[in-house]
Amino acid sequence: PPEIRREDYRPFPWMVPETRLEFDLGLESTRVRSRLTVARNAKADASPTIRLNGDGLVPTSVKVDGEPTRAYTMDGDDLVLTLPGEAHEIAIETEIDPSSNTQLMGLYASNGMLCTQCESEGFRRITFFPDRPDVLSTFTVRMSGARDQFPILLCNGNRTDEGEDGDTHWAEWHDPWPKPSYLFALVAGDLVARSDSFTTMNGREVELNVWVRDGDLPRTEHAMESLKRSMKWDEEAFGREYDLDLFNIVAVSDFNMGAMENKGLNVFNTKYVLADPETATDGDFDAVEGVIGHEYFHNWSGNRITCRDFFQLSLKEGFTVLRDQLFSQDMGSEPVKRIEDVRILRLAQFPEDSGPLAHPIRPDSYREISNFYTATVYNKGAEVIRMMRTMAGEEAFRKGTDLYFDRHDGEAATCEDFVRSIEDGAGLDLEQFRLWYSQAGTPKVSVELTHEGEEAVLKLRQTVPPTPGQPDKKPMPIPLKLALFDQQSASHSGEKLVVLDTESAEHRFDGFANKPVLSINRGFSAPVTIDRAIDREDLVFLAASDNDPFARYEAMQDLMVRHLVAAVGGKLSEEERNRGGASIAEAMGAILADPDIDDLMRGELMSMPSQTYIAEQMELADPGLIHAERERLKALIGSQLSEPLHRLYERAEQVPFSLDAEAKGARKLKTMVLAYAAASDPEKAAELAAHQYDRADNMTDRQGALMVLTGLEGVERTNKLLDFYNRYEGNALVIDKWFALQASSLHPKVVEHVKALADHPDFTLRNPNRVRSLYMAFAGNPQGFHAASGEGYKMIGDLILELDPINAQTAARFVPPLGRWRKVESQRAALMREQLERIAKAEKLSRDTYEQVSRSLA
Ligand code: B3K
Ligand code: ZN
Repeated sequence: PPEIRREDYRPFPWMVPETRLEFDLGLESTRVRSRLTVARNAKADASPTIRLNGDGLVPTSVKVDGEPTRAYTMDGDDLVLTLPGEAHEIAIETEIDPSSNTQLMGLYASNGMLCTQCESEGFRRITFFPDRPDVLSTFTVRMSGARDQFPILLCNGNRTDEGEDGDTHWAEWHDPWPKPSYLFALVAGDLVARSDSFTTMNGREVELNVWVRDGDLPRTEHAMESLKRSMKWDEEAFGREYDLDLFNIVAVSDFNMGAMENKGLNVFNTKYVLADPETATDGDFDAVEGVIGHEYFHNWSGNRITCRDFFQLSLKEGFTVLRDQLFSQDMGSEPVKRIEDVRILRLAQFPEDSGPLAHPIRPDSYREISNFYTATVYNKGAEVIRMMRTMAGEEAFRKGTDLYFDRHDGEAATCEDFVRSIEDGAGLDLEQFRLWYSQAGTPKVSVELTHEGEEAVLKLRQTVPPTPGQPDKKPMPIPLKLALFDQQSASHSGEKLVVLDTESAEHRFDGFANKPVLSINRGFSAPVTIDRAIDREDLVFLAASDNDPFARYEAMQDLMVRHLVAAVGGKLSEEERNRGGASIAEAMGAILADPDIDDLMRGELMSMPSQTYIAEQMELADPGLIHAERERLKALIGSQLSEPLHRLYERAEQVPFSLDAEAKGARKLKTMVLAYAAASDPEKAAELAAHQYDRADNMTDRQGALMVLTGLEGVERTNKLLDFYNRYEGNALVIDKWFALQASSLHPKVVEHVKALADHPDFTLRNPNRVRSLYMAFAGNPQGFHAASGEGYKMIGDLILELDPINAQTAARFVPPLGRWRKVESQRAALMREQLERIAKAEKLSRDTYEQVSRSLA
């Protein structure tokens, strides 16, 4: 497959001002008739031909200006027509079979209903079209089908007409806003809606619907409330008003990702719509709110202003992730949300940035764009825009985004357009800052603080590591929020923002009789790793006393990471290991006892760094050793703090169920305590967990208890797993949890368990949620995936090969875990490589998997 390069972008020679589509819907056969009005694009080089993309389509009829023609050629899958004049009408008919569409791109069948997924290049699986985001068209759609099979017919925009014709019925929809084909959507099926309305800031009434399967209606309240909160928030925080009379959300159970922002008709994975306390955890509730917000916010950052080409993906995704993060921060706990987002970045993006698949947030080339919906484009993209906001200040940043929305409304824009709008609107100079768009790799900042006389001297030095195709890097502007603490009073004289924009720099701060304690990268002001020369005692001080919650969290993480890295590296004697662990437990003890923090935050401060994050700090990781040391520290903390932990548990147990922060915090603590107990006193933990499971009146407590039990040996494990399955049989999202809990468990026999689960009658490769619940959970479980025998790698290799012909997009997502072989000790590395090579040799590989495997081996 060819490599597509950003620098090769050329505007499309034709415009398509209007598109009319007619669908005769059927699960096995759907006929599509399209009529496109096309006109030469004066802003592009003229071309006598027009290329209409197709993917596996056969045209049954082609007409130009009403006349049947054979004057077209097929170039690969594309249909190329020669057009003599300035403007024409092209009419094409195709026939497709949604029921055989296992890729879940284009028009497909899910549970008897029909739905679409077009981003990035799915529309070309429906009809021939210039399937690129810079071709904007107004769509008018007529859909007809059997009334009993498809009682509900939905499309983008507003419904303009409907009617019946015997057993079939039809509806006509019109979307007044010009859009690229990737934002097209259609849904037909037997659905019911929770309906509501929202009055916009200018008094316009919008009808809102959340469409689901009949029995799921009771689980849609949270989604609807989240939608209304999103609409209100976008008006207040960004001045954005909704622009149609109708907003529809549809939940489907077979879906490749989380959700899709199609204009006026968002299609969602059921996982991000359905939630009630009985079946969804607190984390699920938060995720529903976040994704509903995200897709809604795309209406402006993505739909009203779309991308010129998919290299600009971060223009809409990075910005929209930032918007959904800020929204969730405002709806719940700001510091806890910030910590969660940093944790995700470190878990998913840092490894990407340090591995063979590293790419800038605005990539330079790709073979398959689906592979670039990454944590780098999304999450690092959000961090990059957040840095602009930090440097500009909230008010000036808002002026920048106002200017951006104003200047580019209705356009297909670029990242450069965004940066320039922020520059002009916020009054910032972002010349050098643009490097964040072009350079990959996580910068590392070395920090040293010395004290001379009355002066504190801060020395900063940055390095940006080489990444594939980018051996040499330039220094980037890195905004670091910092504060200097006086030990005695535990206070500082004000937070400062220092922008490190050279390789190294020195800053002097006056008026310190004693050496202050440095708190740096507060709030995680820059997505970098900090390598600080700081005493252990100072970290303990910051963990206990920093008034920036993120910095406290970071100090705790640092304490643990340092200890674990030294222990894994064999640098600590038995006694040093125990002493180090004991002092970490002591610092955590202070956190347990601190009356000034809420329990949600306490839970964050008590979390241990993930195995992945610890591995990232090492040249070559030995997953087995890291796991062992991490469990050992957990056990040590659990036993040393056993009494206060159990007191905490008893207090939390008294808090009755509700969705407020206090009750959520209590639930978080309970499962946290169980996890520490499981490492230090497994018998007691099993007893407590079984008790928690039995008396749970919500999924958070029940899942937390089962998670702990699943990692332990004993009858309660078997009993509760069985009970859970029987209790929720038939509820796909909860059965997904049942698979995921077992695949991510700490149980030493996890490999065997996962093998058996793959043969469970409820397991299927056809449903992405089910595949992810078993295998993504497993690939993220070092115990199983990194089993020294290599069995874990082989299981993922087998999965990729079997899934690739069924669902290439999902299959390719399993390659990156194997691609990290360079960072793993040599024996396992060889076994990981072996699987990649085996996949590379397969006779027929999708573009998706081929690209990921070849980059991983390069
Ligand atoms: N824009 C979609 C993602 C589409 C992925 C296509 N492979 C969802 C989102 O980011 O909101
Ligand atoms: Zn998005």
